[in-house]
This record gives sequence, structure tokens and C-alpha cells, in this order.
Amino acid sequence: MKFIHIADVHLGAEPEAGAALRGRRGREIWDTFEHVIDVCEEQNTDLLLIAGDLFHRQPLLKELKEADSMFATLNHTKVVLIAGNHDYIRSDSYYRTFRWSQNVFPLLEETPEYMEFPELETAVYGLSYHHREITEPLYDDLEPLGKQPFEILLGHGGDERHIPIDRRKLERSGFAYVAMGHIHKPQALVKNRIIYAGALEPVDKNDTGLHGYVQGEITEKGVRTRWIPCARRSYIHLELTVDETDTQRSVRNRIGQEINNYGNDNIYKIELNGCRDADISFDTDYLLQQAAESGNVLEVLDGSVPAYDFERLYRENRDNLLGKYIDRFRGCNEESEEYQALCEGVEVLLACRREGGGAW
Ligand SMILES: [Mn+2]
Repeated sequence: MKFIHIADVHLGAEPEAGAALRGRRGREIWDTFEHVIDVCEEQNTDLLLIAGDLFHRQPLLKELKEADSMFATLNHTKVVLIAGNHDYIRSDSYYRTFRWSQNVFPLLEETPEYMEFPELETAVYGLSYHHREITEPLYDDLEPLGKQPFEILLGHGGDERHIPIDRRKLERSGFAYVAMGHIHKPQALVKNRIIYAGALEPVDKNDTGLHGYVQGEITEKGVRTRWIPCARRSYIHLELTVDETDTQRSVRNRIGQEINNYGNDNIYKIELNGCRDADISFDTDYLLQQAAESGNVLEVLDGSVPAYDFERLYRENRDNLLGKYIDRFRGCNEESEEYQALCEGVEVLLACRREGGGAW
């Protein structure tokens, strides 16, 4: 029995993407979803498992129709899905009345139910969210009923407010495979057995790293899985360490090079750190605007500190507040928070002196 397991597709989301991609990310999520449907068709996949949050919020009727029209193209694959905390079954949800294509089997009850596929010797268990939050550990005592040789649990949650799970209980429960959703970072809780497919496409700037789906096969010998990255773009948090030789121009050029190295299709958050020349300051608006020429950039943050000659500053200011301030930090390690406080304090004191005409 060959399956593909996806989760947290969040159709209908419009993730942050930077000026050049504004309004396009939402479409890309649909395109990647369609790509997975095409893969199911090409590979004759038996089951497509969708572990919740197929939609980003209450699905519109046109969104259900759009998704179902893709499922309807599948000649072989059967689709099983549950609703997660984002697309939970509200009292007025279109999920309640929608008529799916005949190869689609939604498990929309609030309590566990199962769907049997005798021709695949498989049964799939699951339940759907009817509220935004479920704090009871509903999966902890769930056990397969032995209806079919291969029994799968489709689950969504795993944090405190969304069906907390006990990994060991779940491991002992007897399901051949547990297809999890909700945590956007792909990960295996138990190798080949309990897996978070991760968000199909990153939907938030903190969904860094690669995204994709799980391809698996269940035989009498057990389960084998492979994780396939397929997302169109990644969010990358880029840290750039500056030193005393850097200027606005050199940092601009280095950001451009980094974006070229990591890929112009990706979406960046850039943070400067390290010690800059004390006479240089970086204009982050300018750097953001320039970086946008090379790629998709959400923000440029400047966390660099000026590299002061503290000994000289101390000698020149030993009788005033600046000198006394520097003296308090004598001997602190350059990697420490104290050093950070020293740099930032000196920066403020010097700025005050410039603006205030010299007196503290
Ligand atoms: Mn979720």
C-alpha cells in the first residue's frame, strides 16, 4: 500500500513574502498542492493522507470546490482528510454540507471514527477539530480495532492547547503509521512510524528550512517512509557578521552576494551583528531596499555594535560619567551580555554628549 502524507497546507493563506512577491505566495501554495496531486496520479499512490489544516481558515465554498476538483482528477488515489484547528468544523462550516468527489473520505466527526479500504487492507482512523482548541489528550488512549491488517491514525496537534500527545503511548498504540499535522517543522517522533510531514509550503516567516511531504509504503514487513522536499521557496534567517572594515557599501554588497548564494527565490530576514567601525552606522531602510534588488527580503535588522577603543575613551573621560561607566565593565568578556551593555551604553552616552553640547 503506497501513500503520501501531507499536512498544514493552509490553502487560502497569504504569507509575508516581501515587496516583489506580494500577493503571489497564496497562489504558490495552491500550485504546490496541485503538484502533490499530480505526483499521486503519476505514481499510482493508493492513499493521500491529509493531516489537518488543509485550509488556513474556514474554507470558502469556492475553495472546497477548487480542492475537490483536483482530487477528482485522481484515477487511482483515495483521499482521507481531517479538519485541524485552523479549518475546524464551525457550526456554519461548509465542510458540513459539501459533497466531495467519490474518492474523497473526510473524517469530520468530533470523536474518533475510521474508514476501511479492504482492497488496500487498510483502515484509517481520525477525528476533526470542532473548536479552535482541544486540550484533552484524545490520542493517548486510542487503539486500532484490528479491522484491517494495516491501520493508520491521522492526527493533528501535539502541543498543550491542541491535543497534547504522549509519544510513548502513541508508539505503543499499535497503529502501523501515525500521520501527524500541526507542527510546521517536518520531523519524525518515531522513525517510519510517527511523523509530522510539516507544512507543505512555509506559511510563516518563522517556518524556516525545507518543506515537503512524506512518501511511504506499508507491507507485511513494516513501514518505509521518505521525506520529499518540494516547497517552492524557503524562509532564511541570514546573520551577517560585520567588522571594523565594513561600510554601508560593503554590507550592501555582501547581502547581495549572500542572497545570490542561498538562492534568489527564497525569502530573507537579515540581521547584522558583530562590531562595526564606531564612526559608521548602517541605514537599514536603504539596505532593505537594495537587498530587494537581489531577492525577497522581509526586513533588515542592525544588531551590530560600534567597536570602540575603550582604553582611549576611558583615559579621555576618567573624570566624567562616560569614564566611570566604562570602568564598571572592566575585564568583561567580549562575548558577554555585559560587553553588549557596555557598547550600547557608551553609544547612548556619546550620542547624548553630541546632542547635549558636552555636559552630562
Ligand atoms: Mn494546526
